[in-house]
Amino acid sequence: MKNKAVLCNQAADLDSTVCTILYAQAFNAIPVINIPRNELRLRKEVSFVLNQAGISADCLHFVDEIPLEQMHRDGSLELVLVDHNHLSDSQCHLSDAVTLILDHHRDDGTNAAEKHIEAVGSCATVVVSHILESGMELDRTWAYLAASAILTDTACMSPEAGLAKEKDRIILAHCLKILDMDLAQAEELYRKILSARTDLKGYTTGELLQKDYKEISTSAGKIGFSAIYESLEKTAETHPDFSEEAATFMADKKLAYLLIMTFFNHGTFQKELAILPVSETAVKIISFLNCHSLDMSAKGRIKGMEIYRQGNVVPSRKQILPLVAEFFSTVN
Ligand SMILES: [Mn+2]
Repeated sequence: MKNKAVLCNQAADLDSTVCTILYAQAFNAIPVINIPRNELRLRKEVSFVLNQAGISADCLHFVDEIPLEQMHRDGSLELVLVDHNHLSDSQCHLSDAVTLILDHHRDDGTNAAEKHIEAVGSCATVVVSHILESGMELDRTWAYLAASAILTDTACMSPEAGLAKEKDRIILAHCLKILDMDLAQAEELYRKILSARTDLKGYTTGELLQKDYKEISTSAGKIGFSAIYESLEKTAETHPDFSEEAATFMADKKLAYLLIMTFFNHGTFQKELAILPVSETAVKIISFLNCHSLDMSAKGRIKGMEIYRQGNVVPSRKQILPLVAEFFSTVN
């Protein structure tokens, strides 16, 4: 008897969480949110959307609660990956249990019997397409979850952010029709999700850095990537201990480098990048990114961190993370 589980990526952002719930409910799988349960409170936008959709966190399983490894050893695990296509180092021993991948990141070549990887703005677009192609229709709850994720990951379909693809548009329109929601109402929903996401009140610096965190292993050591939805200047104002705590965060995770990316809207969409520690390598990473049209320019120092403005605001972490991995594979 196989147990089918669906696993999201380790950032467990809104898109990832929504994809996990949609797939689990549509195809009768165990939804596994890839963070410990106590980290859900760091994702206020996820809690907001789940509340609005009437889904209790009690119905979800978190990675610290499901014995995936044990199930795999028993030969009973069938694993579906949503919103990522490559298991992290700590989970890669589960690779041969993967049967299906639904994703929108660059294909890292994990084997699976079935793969649907499309370069769209939101993975929810891919999951909803898969549900519709399987002959099912969305109910209002699913439509609400999917619309929330698509609006969020495409910055409300903003042409300026350049994240939305035609398929996102089609699937979002389908969801809004089911919800009987017009564009103004969709924008209102987006604003509410955004204000939940950018509400940094009550977070310690360590929690801010952990909130939407990914890491990779390179020959130069572990590289961490944190995303913050506010400028570093504003964040440093509300978190005077930012630099010291970031150093502690790096030490706890044994990181060689930490890249902090920010994404915020102060009238216009802006992005920044800081690489800790300040080093020659950090400068080389910036040059390398500039060879790939990121258009990074020094913006000044805040609390000893060198901040770069990302002139080309289109590339997201999805594109930048593989570039940084490529940088370290070429220098060593
Ligand atoms: Mn995603």
